[in-house]
Amino acid sequence: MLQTMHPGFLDLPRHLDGPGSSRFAIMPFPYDATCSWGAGARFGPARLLEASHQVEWYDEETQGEPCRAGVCTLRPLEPVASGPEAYLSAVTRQVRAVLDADLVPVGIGGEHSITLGIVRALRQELGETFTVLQLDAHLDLRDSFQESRFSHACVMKRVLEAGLQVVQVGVRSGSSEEWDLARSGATTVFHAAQIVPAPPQTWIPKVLDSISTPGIYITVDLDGFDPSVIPGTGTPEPGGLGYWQGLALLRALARDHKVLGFDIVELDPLPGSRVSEMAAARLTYKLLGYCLAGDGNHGA
Ligand SMILES: [Mn+2]
Repeated sequence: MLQTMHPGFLDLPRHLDGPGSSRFAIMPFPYDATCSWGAGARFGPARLLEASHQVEWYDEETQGEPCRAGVCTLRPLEPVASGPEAYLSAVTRQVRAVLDADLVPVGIGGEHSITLGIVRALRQELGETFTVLQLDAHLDLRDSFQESRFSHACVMKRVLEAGLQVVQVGVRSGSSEEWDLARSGATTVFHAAQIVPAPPQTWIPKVLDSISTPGIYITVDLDGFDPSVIPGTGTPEPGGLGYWQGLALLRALARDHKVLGFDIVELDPLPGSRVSEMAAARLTYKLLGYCLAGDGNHGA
């Protein structure tokens, strides 16, 4: 039984945000227990939802109102005191319920470790038939960090161990051990220094070519974008993707691949500014629209 909240994403009226008539389920994860530096991502989901009330329903690019497909918002999954593993298990259980209800899971964070909980649910349902596409400044391939294997700095290592292909875009920070693992071929990396200065048509096709499965899961760590676009993240790094570059990538991904779910994580709202949560809300809605626009290419 899915517990939804109202008002939720976009402040939709009840006929568009009921779980029985929705295509997407927004899942707020107000969690930042393992955050290494800026801990504030627990406030991200509420601020994103609040900002989403200012987002226009009409999308110029796809020339429609994607929200008419139905978007329900689940009640926030509150942190548990017994530790990261217990929380990730709760995330997995919730995503299983969302998949059972035939909804596309959309996680909003919250720290990046929640991605593992979502991916595990998809892995249980679908096996290793999909690829995880990560937009991020960081490799997140540490084996453990600050004595936890479930830190946000380890999330992609755990995803790899689940047997899934990982493609990492916009990366510009990692330890030597993380880079050794990435360069060994464990993941495919598109370094920010190579792609950010280049026209999208030169590198986006290469990202698409690197994905060998029809289905993908997209995890958007907002620090993959440049801090001038989204300054409010837990671990900002200079030199990230521009807004239009990021959208071009996401649009192409959803056009060529079936998006099984996605998350927007590491929003850490800044006091006195609404820029980051507005950008995060916009991105969430953009990606919903791209998923719907892609339906014609690979079935709903
Ligand atoms: Mn990151």
